[in-house]
Amino acid sequence: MNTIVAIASATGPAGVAVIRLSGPLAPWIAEHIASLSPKPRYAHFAQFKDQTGTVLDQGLMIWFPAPHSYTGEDVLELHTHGGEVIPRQVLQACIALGARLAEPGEFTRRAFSFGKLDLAQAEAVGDLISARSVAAARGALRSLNGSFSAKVREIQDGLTGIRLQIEGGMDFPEEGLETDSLNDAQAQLALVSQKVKGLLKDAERFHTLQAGCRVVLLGAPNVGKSSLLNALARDELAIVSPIAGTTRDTVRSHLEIQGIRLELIDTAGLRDSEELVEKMGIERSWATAKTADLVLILEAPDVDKLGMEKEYAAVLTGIPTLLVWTKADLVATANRVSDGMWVSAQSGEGLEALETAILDRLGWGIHIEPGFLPRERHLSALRMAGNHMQLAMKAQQEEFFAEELRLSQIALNSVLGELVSDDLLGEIFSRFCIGK
Ligand SMILES: Nc1nc2c(ncn2[C@@H]2O[C@H](COP(=O)(O)OP(=O)(O)OP(=O)(O)O)[C@@H](O)[C@H]2O)c(=O)[nH]1
Ligand SMILES: [Mg+2]
Repeated sequence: MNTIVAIASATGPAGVAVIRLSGPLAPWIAEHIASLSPKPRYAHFAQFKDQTGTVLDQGLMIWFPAPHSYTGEDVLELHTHGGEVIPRQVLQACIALGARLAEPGEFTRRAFSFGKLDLAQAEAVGDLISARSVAAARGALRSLNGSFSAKVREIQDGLTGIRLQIEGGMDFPEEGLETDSLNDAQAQLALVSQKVKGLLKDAERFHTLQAGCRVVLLGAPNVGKSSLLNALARDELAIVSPIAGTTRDTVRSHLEIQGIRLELIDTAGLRDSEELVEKMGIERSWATAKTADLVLILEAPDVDKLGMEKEYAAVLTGIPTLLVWTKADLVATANRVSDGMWVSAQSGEGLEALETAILDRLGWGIHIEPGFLPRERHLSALRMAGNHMQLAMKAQQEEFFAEELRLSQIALNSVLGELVSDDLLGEIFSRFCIGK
């Protein structure tokens, strides 16, 4: 049987369950639906009966005839009461009548095969569901609406235009002017390649939205790292004490600042120590800081180890850092040796400004508008497309130029799922939940 059934939406004990049937419907279901003559995309009140005619539940039925449905095929949605028993019974009745359970992501995969969505859009469905921050969800929704795909298509079109021109010329070599047309095509390609670079830059930035940015707190013992972690996380996660060397391990917290997901990590205070466990903790502090998107270097007015910022930053080459003065409540504004960023975990002073500064330093200003939400797969495809364009620009002969353009196009096509392998599709859709 080709019919597919799945419980689509999450159900709570008091909620509504949606059972969605899609695919070529078994003839009896098709006949039955025809006899009911439902109005397309209209909520009909319905009784759900099993094969013996026993009423299992009553609810709503919505009929989406092809092609105006999620998958592009006929879709029938049954909205039943939620809970443990009813949806299972209705589902079992559908299976007894010839349906089968959908595989994870099968509905979206069908939508992709029927051309309702390209692959980047289909992936956005999964990313929207698994979004872990408001900004990531907004980006995923834009990807689903095709904003990323449109940018990729624009590049593809540019490339296709150049290929048509150069490959057309290669078929009629007697017309000559080979070098001229190659130079001309390379000049055009330079413009397309700029677009790839721009898109890749945005993509790299937006990509961090899903994974979250890693922010590490670093500094001497007692500067108030754990206190700041607790204050920003609004939770007592790490132990705080006046004893230097309290924190021995890394303590992680996930938080969201203005819709952006951050992983904030507290570390062991840095100092020369001969104590085995503390030494291991300090090694861990450095190792963690070296994987950060941003390191907050903390200094406190009551801790004499000042001016370490340059020393730390030298070890963390290439990693953005931000100097933060803690315990602002201990020093009156007029007496502050530095007019840098001052915060107090105790009074709350400067915490909001610090949050904004963190986002700024990470490249997310006040107006966070992710245009799309790319996956790692998209980034590597764009990089590959860009690399082949670079090689094409150096080509001395039209044949090499054309070949590099072809390879570049294959990389771009893979983003949208044109001519990609079944293995890749299987891997992408298997990560979806059942019902999507
Ligand atoms: N007055 C004041 N004291 C603070 C503030 N933040 C932390 N402290 C105190 O400073 C001491 C050290 O704080 P912690 O947060 O444990 O410092 P730490 O940097 O995590 O120290 P280690 O884990 O040992 O590396 C504690 O006694 C805190 O109460 C603050 O904003 N104001
Ligand atoms: Mg600590």
